[in-house]
Amino acid sequence: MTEQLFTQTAGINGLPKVILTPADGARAEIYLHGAHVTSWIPAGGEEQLFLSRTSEFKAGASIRGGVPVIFPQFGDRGPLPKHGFVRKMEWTLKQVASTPTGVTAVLTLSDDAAARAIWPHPFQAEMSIAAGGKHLEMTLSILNTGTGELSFTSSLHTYFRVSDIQSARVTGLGGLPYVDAVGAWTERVQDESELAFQGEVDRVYYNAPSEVELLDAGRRVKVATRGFPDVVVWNPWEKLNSRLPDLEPAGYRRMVCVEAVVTGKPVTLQPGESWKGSQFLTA
Ligand code: TA6
Repeated sequence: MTEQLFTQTAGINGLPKVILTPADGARAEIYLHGAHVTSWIPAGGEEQLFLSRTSEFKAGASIRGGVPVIFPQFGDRGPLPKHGFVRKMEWTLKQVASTPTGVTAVLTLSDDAAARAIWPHPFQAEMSIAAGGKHLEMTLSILNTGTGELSFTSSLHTYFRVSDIQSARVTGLGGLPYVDAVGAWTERVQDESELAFQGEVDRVYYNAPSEVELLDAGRRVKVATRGFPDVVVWNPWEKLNSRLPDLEPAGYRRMVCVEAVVTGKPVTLQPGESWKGSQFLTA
């Protein structure tokens, strides 16, 4: 009997989602709304991603938790809505296929009239999400389908579940310069070899190493990237948490974002050119 590798079903508020179920027992859930991964359980393991219980799941809103896909503007330093608009758009499931290492779903999105009204740059986006064994691989591809130059910043804004933020650590960033978005974009250097959390953290490490690790209560998640040169680490802590109704009360204690980002130097594509950025998670 062939195993069922995926299911298409209705998720929260009826929004369509795909559940990848490779034969080795790994599992991933993806909402077509935002091409948003909301759950990832490696084979023989437990949930690795944080998803807020008070997240909105509706047209025009972005899901709080999982892996928001950020394009064409990272953050709020630009003319577009914060973190761009594709996280709030309905993507199309193009295919789900079995690969030697698991199951891969491919979702696509093109600019529509609403997108062109605020950002007049035709594009085609593709998100490929592969789950299998201890791995989750996510690749965002952007193709410039227009006749002019296209320039963007982007991120896979991954929310990891942690058992307790006070004991979570991020390794691999020791000794590196970063910009402190909590402290008025001041440039600082991280003295500690491991980043720990005792308050709000919102740091941009430009040209960061392509591999960092999240440590949490005996658990270790490797976060590797390709094509995304920058890393952002974010935890809103108590005060900002209380201003974000879609982040469940005290949710900051159970999450940390370690994000694959391109923001320091925007990507520029000539007509017909494409770009790819990946985040590889191993638990
Ligand atoms: O990536 C970190 C960050 O830009 C923070 O500044 C923080 O505001 C966060 O993203 C969440 O943004 P959102 O628009 O999803 O509330």
